[in-house]
Amino acid sequence: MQFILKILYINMNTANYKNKEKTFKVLVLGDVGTGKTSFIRRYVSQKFFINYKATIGSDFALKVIDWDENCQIKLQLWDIAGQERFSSMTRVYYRDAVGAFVAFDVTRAATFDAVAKWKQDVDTKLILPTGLPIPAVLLANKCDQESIVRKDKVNKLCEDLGFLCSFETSAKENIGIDESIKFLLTKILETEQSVSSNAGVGLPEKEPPARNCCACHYPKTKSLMNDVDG
Ligand SMILES: Nc1nc2c(ncn2[C@@H]2O[C@H](COP(=O)(O)OP(=O)(O)OP(=O)(O)O)[C@@H](O)[C@H]2O)c(=O)[nH]1
Ligand SMILES: [Mg+2]
Repeated sequence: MQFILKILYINMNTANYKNKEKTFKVLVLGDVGTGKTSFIRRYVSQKFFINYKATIGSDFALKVIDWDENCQIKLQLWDIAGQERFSSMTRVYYRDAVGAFVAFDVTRAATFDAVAKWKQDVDTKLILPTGLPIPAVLLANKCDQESIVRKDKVNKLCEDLGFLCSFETSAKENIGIDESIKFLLTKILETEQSVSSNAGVGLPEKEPPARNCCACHYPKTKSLMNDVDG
């Protein structure tokens, strides 16, 4: 009897744990050379390469995160090429994504100007059952270098385009990477909860962008991020 009870207990525990396994597809978008591949590579394998090699079409990396004692997240990071010639493919790449990063390079104003195009592209092609856009975060990448884009302009764009937040990041110096990903995952989990609990009725209309949230809200949490092969 005790033996049967023990098996039942183990099965229940396993089932419980499996219920909390989640797979999230997250897009990483932005113009050519803004550092999308470097951002993903830094996060998944803690590596950085100074040489540039353009992404062709799209690429993909996986990281398994022990989010808390009940929940494991399989995070698929989709690295979408910035080159214009691949833009006709984005609808296919975007399918089933639940969150997005849009990156610009703080040393090149043209990449900042292109953010609106990327955000609008994803907003028109992906809509939640609530009718709202998927959670998105703006990345001011290469912050190890001098920025030519003023912070107030970044904040205004963030608000105007409906980003949840912006983060200053450096794939080179490993700044803001874990923090921005943890922030977006938190928002994806919240969104998922509201959508499934009441078809989105509880979802905030439009979350006000958290100002000055770059990195400082989220202390480094490397222990949360258990590396697997990407
Ligand atoms: N200084 C500095 N250089 C960076 C950073 N991130 C990326 N780079 C460099 O910027 C160049 C472009 O980086 P990628 O990650 O390949 O850019 P991408 O956005 O994937 O480019 P596409 O694949 O063409 O869309 C490379 O030479 C990187 O080494 C950063 O945070 N700081
Ligand atoms: Mg790339």
